[in-house]
Amino acid sequence: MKLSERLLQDNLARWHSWLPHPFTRGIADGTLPRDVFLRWLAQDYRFVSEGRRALAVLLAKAPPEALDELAGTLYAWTAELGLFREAARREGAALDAAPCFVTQAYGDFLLATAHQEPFAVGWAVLYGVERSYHDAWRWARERAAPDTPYRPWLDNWGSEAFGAFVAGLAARLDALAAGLDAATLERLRACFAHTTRLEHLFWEMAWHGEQFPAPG
Ligand code: MP5
Repeated sequence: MKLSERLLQDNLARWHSWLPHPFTRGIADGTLPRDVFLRWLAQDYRFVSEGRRALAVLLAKAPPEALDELAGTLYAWTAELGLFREAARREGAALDAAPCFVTQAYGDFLLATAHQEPFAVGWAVLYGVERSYHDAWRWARERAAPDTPYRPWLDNWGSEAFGAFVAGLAARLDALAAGLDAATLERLRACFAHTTRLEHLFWEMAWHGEQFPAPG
C-alpha cells in the first residue's frame, strides 16, 4: 500500500470523527447554527492566513520539482481568503477574532514542522491538512441540497478539481517516501497522526466554541 493511503488507514478512527461530524452534517443538511458558522469562518480565516507562513518555509526548503506546486498552493491559499472576506461581508461579521487555542496550536505545529522537520515530513503534514478538508467537504457536498448556501465552500474543498490537487500531493509524498530512512519515516507518521488530532479538535472547537475543552 502506498504511504499516502497507509497514513489514512493508520488514522482511520480519527478520520471517521469528522465523517460525519455535527459541523459537516450541519453544512450538508443546512442546519448549521449561524454562530457556529461564524466562529468557524473567523478561526479558519486565521488558520489559512497564518498557515501561509508555514507554506513559505516549505517553499524555501523545497526540491526544485516541488516549487511550482508549493508556489501554486501559496497563491491558492491567498486567493481563498477572498471567499472568507466575502462571506464575512455578507453576514456582517468580523474576521478579527483572536485565535482560540486549537487554531493557535495547529498554526504553531504547521510552522514548527515546516522549520524543524525534513521537507518530506512538512509535506506529509500539508497532505494531511488538505486531504482531511477535501474528504470532509466532499462528504458534505455529496449530501448537500442543490440550493445550499454553502456551495462556494463545498466546491472550494470538495470538488473534483481540489481532489486532483490533493492526489498530486499524495503522489509527491509517495515519491518522497522512497528515499526516507526509518527514523524520518517514523517522524512523518507521528506528525501526520498529530495533524489528524488537530483536525478533529478544529471541528470540535468550531462546534462547541472557543472554550472547548472546558477548563478543569
Ligand atoms: C484546511 C483549512 C485546508 N482551511 N482549515 C483546516 C482546519 N484544515 C484544513 O487548507 P486550505 O488552505 O483552506 O486549503
